[in-house]
Amino acid sequence: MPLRPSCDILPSEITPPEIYRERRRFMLGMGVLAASATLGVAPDVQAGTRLAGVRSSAYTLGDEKTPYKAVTTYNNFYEFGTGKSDPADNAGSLITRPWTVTVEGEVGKPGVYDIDSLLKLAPLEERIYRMRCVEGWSMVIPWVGFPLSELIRRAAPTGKAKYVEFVSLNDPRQMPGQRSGVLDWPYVEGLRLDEAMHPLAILAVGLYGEVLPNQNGAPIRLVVPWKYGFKSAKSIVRIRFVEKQPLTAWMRAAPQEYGFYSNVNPQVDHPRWSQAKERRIGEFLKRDTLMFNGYGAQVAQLYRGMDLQRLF
Ligand SMILES: Nc1nc2c(c(=O)[nH]1)N[C@H]1C(S)=C(S)[C@@H](COP(=O)(O)O)O[C@H]1N2
Ligand SMILES: [Mo]
Repeated sequence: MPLRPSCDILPSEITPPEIYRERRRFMLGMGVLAASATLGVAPDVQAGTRLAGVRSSAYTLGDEKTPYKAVTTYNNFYEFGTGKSDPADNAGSLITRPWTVTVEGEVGKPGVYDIDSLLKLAPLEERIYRMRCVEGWSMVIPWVGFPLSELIRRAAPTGKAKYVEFVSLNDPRQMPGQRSGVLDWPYVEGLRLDEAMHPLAILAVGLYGEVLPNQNGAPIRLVVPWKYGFKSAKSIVRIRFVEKQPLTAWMRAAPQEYGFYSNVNPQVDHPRWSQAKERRIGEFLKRDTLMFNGYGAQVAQLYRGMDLQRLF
């Protein structure tokens, strides 16, 4: 049962994580892993665990994949520090079980999803996507996930739902970077409802066939490949359907530099640097950045008639 009413709380949600983990270690020692599943205790799913039954998908590109090592050690995840190696160094303190994602707002079926039910919400697919950071670097990452539209359909948005807001975890005890004021926490992102429904937009739970490493946004993160990387919010705890355009963390921090749409666009420079080219991590020469990050054939119709200079 992927969807539960908000009022019905799982035992895993009310057990403090330390006790929950301790109890698990104890049970593993007793060799009762199989029995624990019937008691409603989540399986111990950690980074590096192979994800079963992942389908390859039609959206996979021919581009050479960025090596696993670079994908998992060169990251932006300011909740763990602003240096590229900070997330890999510090994200071990993030506790990803138990974990719930609250779906709320302008929907007919709000609910609290346990992460292990989200893993079974829809068939998991591999999607090899180009990712372009606004800073001027790019990677090709084999994500494992499912279309965001699958969750949206189940939530049954009302006629008032025009945008979807994504909220990352806010817990300075687990996220040392939140003890600094580099951004207003929690990290918030948003999409227009039709963008969120686009088949390329996915919720990722893994990469390279394995459970998502913490530094890449475990246990569940957004991936929107035609937009700059910062739209792809990590470690999501709340998905809210709203009538008005959400104020994202980056718009709040620097509205003249980061707009709501943030579509990859080589013709619209960041006020402090050009967006015309990019360095693919692992390559020497820069590449030309492509409109919509190369996904124009799939997504351009979402923006027909819009002034993309103004609505950047
Ligand atoms: N919660 C949260 N999500 C985030 C960020 C962040 O700092 N916090 N950084 C963003 C940026 S700038 C990029 S480029 C991508 C990087 O994702 P990756 O490290 O998995 O490649 O995550 C995005 N999602
Ligand atoms: Mo980024």
